Amino acid sequence: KYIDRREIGITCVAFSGGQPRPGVDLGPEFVLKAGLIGQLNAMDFKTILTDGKEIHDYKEFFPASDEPIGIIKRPRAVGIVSKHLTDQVYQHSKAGRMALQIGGDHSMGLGTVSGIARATKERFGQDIKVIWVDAHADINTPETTETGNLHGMPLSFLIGLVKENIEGLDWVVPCLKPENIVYIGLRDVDKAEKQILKQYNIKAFSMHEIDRYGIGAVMNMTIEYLSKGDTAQSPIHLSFDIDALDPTVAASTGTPVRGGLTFREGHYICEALHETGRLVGIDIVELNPTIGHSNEDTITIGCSLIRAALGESLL
Ligand code: 4U7
Ligand code: MN
Ligand code: MN
Ligand code: MN
Repeated sequence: KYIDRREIGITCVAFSGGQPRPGVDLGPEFVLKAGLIGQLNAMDFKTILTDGKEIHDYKEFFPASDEPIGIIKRPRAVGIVSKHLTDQVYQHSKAGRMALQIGGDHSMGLGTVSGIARATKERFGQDIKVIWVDAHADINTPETTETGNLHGMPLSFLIGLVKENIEGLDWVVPCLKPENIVYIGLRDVDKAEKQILKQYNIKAFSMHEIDRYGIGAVMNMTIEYLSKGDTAQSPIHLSFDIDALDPTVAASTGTPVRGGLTFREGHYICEALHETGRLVGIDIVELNPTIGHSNEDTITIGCSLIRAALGESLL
C-alpha cells in the first residue's frame, strides 16, 4: 500500500569520502555493469534513474578545500553528497516509488534516511522505521569517533545526538527515533557506541542473537518489534551494509569483520522484509570492487539481495 506502482527510483552514489579506502565509489558502476536494471525490468519493474543519470558523483558541488574539522574527515563533501541525495530520494519516495540507493560508503545513509523520512511523513503522517543490517553500529558521534570517518556516524546525526554544528553537515535534521531502529548482524561495535545503544535502548540483534535464535526467529522478533505502538504498520527502510555478510561470502568491502551472516541469512532478511509489504526504501552500500578476491561474487550478491528485497520469488 505504500508502494502502489511497480516503479523503482534508482540513485547510484559514487562516493567514498566517508571513509579512507578508494574504490567504494566504483560499487554502483559494477552493479550496473552486472545487469541490475535488466534484472529489475525482467521482474516487471519500471526503473527510473535519478535525473536520468546512471551515476552521481556530485563532484561539481565539492568545495575546493575540505580540511578536517577536529578529527572529522571530509565533512563538507559528505554533507553535500547527502544533501543532494536527500532531495533525490525524497522526489522518488514522494512520487510513491520504491527508492533504491546503491553506494558508495555508508555516510550516504544520512541522505537516504532523511529523504525517505521526509517523504513518508508527508505522505502518510508516519515515522520511518529503519533496519540497519551491518557488522558495525555506525552511531559514533563526532565526539566519540576514534577514526573520524563519517561512514561510522550517520545514525548519531539522524537520531539527533549531534548538538554542535559541523560545517557542511549543519543541514541534517533529526528524523529518526531511536526506538524505530533495529540492527541486525552487529559484531564490531565501539565501546562508546555500546553505551549509546544502552542509553537509548536501541534494539539490536547481533551475531550472537542470530546464532542463538536463528535468523527466522530474529526476523519474527524484528517485525513484531516494529509492529507495536501507534505507528504499528508504518513504512520501513532497509539500509544494508554488505559487510554484514561474512567476508568469505562477500569479501569486497572496506571494513570486513569475521563471523558474519551467511548468503542465505542475508537473503532471508531481505525476503522477510519484502513480505511485510512495508518496505519503502533500500540502500545497498560499502561495495568496494577493488578489494578482495573475486569481487564479482560481492557485486552479484549485492544484486540478488536487492531482488530479494523486491520480492523475487523463490518458487
Ligand atoms: B561502516 C568504526 F572504529 N566503528 O567508527 C568507525 F571500528 O559503514 C567502523 O559500517 C565504522 O562500514 C564502519 O570508524 C562503518 C571503527
Ligand atoms: Mn555501515
Ligand atoms: Mn559496516
Ligand atoms: Mn571496526
